[in-house]
Amino acid sequence: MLFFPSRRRLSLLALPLAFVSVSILNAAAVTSSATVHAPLFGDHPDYNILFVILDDVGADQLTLSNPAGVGLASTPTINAIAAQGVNFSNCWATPQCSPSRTCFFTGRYPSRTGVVTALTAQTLPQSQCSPYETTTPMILGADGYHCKLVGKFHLSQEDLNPAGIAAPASNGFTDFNGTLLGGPPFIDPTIAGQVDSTTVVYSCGFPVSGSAPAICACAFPNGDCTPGVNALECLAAGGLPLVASDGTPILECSAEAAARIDWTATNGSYAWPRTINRDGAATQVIPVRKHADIVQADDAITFINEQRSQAGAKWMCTLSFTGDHDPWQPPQQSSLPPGTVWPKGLPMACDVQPNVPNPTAQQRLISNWTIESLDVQLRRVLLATNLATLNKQGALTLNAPDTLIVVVGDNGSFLNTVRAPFNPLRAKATAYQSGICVPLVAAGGPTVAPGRRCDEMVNVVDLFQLWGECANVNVNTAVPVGRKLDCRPMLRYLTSANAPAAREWNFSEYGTEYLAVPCYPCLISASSVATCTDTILTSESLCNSQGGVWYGPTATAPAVASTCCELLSQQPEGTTYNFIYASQQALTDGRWKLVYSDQPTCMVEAGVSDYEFYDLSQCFAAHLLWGRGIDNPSFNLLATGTTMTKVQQFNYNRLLAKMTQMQASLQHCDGDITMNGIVNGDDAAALLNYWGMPSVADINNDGATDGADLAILLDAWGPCPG
Ligand SMILES: [Ca+2]
Ligand SMILES: [Ca+2]
Ligand SMILES: [Ca+2]
Repeated sequence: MLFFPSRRRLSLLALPLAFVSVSILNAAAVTSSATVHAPLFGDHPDYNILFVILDDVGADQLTLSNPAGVGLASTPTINAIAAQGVNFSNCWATPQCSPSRTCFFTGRYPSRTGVVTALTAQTLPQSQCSPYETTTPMILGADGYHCKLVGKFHLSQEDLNPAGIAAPASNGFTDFNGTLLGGPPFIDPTIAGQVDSTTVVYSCGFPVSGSAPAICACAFPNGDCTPGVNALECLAAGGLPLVASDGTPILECSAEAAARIDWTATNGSYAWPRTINRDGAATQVIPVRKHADIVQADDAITFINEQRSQAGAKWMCTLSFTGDHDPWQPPQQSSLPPGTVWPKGLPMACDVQPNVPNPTAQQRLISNWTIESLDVQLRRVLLATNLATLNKQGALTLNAPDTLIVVVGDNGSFLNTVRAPFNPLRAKATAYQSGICVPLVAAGGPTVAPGRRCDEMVNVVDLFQLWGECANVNVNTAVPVGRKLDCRPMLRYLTSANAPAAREWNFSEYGTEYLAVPCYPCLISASSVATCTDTILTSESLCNSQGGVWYGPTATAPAVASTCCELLSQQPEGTTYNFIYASQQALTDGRWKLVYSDQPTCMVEAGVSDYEFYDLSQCFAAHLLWGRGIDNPSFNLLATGTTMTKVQQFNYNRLLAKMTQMQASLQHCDGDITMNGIVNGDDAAALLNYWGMPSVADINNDGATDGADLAILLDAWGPCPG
């Protein structure tokens, strides 16, 4: 039997400063099952949805979710939404961006979608959101909604994806205006190639002088120039400050100096690549020279106002801000609360670049500023769309009876930015409380009894069901027969102040993605403890961007070690590491929590258990966090030397049984490309459609879809096990 590719791969290389246009391919995206209407809660109208995603804002960052937190960002807009809505105090996300985002729009846990960790340029399609997933915009779109996603996508990406820059459309996001990157691009310490970075490193992407931006002439791409401008305000205005190669600010305009600028260089939130999927085409502009958070708010305002001006239009706007993901770079003054000033005596420095001796103070300050800037932008969106007004006292008053407003964090905060009593060493990229507890507030639409706190367990997958509930669509029948969903109802917590619990268990996980290249150890030192990962930071630049030291191969040297265990074995006796595990799973019934960690070989050899067990009601700072404390190591009931009581043992056995059941249910079914529980001709057809390419049908993850994959598929023919 011979098989021929039915479609050639499009070449979708992004050209600097170029405007690339391609037509959206991918038949799979439009073959989702027909939507079946089944009103769930009687005759409520279809609600519009404004869904706001705060990147890397863990529960520790906001007073709403960390009431005892000290030095937190001021967020009057988010607080006003909570005061007029519901503050969910018990929401679990996944530990990382991409899996959580895929949960929001598929209602399925990471092991089912395959999106188990944050996508990087090396992530193969099997670890990106599949075009065969039935996503929210597909379901709501079939129900007459116009859905738009603004800002960060990160469910799938351009790299190694047959859809290229049309990746959002391939997942049903046919109206997308944002970025395919996982956050702002790296900060450019060379100021667009002007500065020799071996002489001076401007870690904020603009020249600084002590505690303030330097004053420079400000050049613009059209040849204009203004002398004597604050360098940060110059960036904010779309220009670039002029500097000599030794870093000395140039005060007067100079065509000769401006000629040294590389206008294609990206630079954090101030110069970034924008991708658009719209009207069946995908386009890309590199770079956009306006702060990403402001652009994203502008785009949301335009879309919402267009929709609100049309009688009867139903819409969902996902406003996925890129701010507060690293790298942290000061927002412009106009996007900060009035009177915000950088403290005198603290050098203005950014991110985790090697020239910043102790970046924690700066990172925390800029992270706070970024959250405050997002709050300012969200306020602007609400006021400009008339979803809120200011009352006589100047307080933000929601005016959204037809629109549900939801604000969520996608995972725990990153390392140095984590606020007490949460634990920076068990935060983002771990399944401990600091890594998966996120803020969640909702208001408007059907919400009754405003100003409430809801302590019921919710999970980010439940948002998928909530979107369906808003549209009177039963998501369980809107997905193909055989597709497993993990979401539970959520609308009940808005329409009633004492709704019964929809969840008996909550669950979170991350795993190891399939990569086009081998991954190597990256060692990050913080708070005097070194954390090693050999699965998630897939390149030297990514490792360095997180303040880490890379032990993989470089341009000039071979790899020092291929795994964290191997690296540890080369260290002096007594050295210990924290490991970011290859995978982790967490399960709770609301009080007891079981954590499974895929221990590296050297830890298994040292007799370290795969499991930890906690009584959250007795964990660190439980009294400050509504009775669910932080699962620090000293509270592990399975730790050596601890004897459990009968009650603890009983609950451990109960959670272990449930975890075993979960793990069995999450087993991947090789060959089931269409994810409906059976391997048959549809899957074979899907595979042939991708012949020769990296794809979701590349079952053996070698970067090509070919006969080897087909052989696996044919072997697996029939119903999936379990
Ligand atoms: Ca994130
Ligand atoms: Ca199938
Ligand atoms: Ca293959």
